[in-house]
Amino acid sequence: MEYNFLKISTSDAICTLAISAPKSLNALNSNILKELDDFLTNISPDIRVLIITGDGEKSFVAGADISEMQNLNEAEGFEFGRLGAQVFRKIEVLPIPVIAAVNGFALGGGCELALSCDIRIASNKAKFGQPEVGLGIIPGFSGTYRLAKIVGMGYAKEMIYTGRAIKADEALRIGLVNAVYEPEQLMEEANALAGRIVKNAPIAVRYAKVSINEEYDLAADDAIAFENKMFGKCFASKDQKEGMTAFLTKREAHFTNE
Ligand code: CO8
Repeated sequence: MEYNFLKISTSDAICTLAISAPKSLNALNSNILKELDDFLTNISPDIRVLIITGDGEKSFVAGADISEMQNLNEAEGFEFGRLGAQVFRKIEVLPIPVIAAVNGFALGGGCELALSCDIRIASNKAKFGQPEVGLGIIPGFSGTYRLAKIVGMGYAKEMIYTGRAIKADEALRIGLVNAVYEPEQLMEEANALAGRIVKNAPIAVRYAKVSINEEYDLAADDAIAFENKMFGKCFASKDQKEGMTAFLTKREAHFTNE
């Protein structure tokens, strides 16, 4: 599929995907969502970390496209929400870590896109918010589900009921982002973070992501049993032998993803 709204570059197993719809501050329309869906479905197994950002200096993603949503009926609204939610779920369960490098406005569906990523870092120019109720809708790309998981019920409800946008420093304070940088440092820091992940055993990183995601919603005994199973599976990998042998023989590990 040819991408008209995604700018993609890959280097050292780190893929950077910039959403690019400059006329609408990278607002997500159904064409962009379909391109994202196609990209996530066909992502190369050689990629070990995905970084998602927004093209240009002003916006990460300014929400779902309001002009496309304006005249939808109930069934069409349901379908649009389903498409976005399905794409964001693909990000959440992608078998590699996904970093959101939030370079500007992350509003509505843009904030929800960041929430579906594993880790969020931001420029000090970033702004986060869920302004949907001011438009007569609710966060419909799984924001009512994920925001509370990340910042807690109290902040999530305040942000969603008021629609108030928050700046990067407040996002950092409430745990919505892990770090805030000067705008010109953001992508360098995103790549450095990705690079630290890429150095590790890919299978172990993958199992760690699956474990954290799956266990979150389970009862304690089930969660611990799930981790136990995944921990055992690590010992079926060559990389476990390589990692431990490298440590014990005081050399650098060379992981082969086997
Ligand atoms: N959709 C469509 N167009 C947009 C959007 C958007 N979300 N955001 C910005 N644009 C367009 C503007 O209309 C404008 O177009 P034009 O130049 O043709 O007038 C252009 O981008 C530039 O925007 P502004 O002139 O407004 O730029 P400012 O710097 O003055 O303001 C803001 C920037 C603050 C980001 C402002 O554009 C804004 O408030 N945008 C809307 C933000 C918003 O409300 N986002 C939430 C949308 S709803 C949503 O995301 C729901 C997700 C769940 C969907 C569930 C489906 C059922």
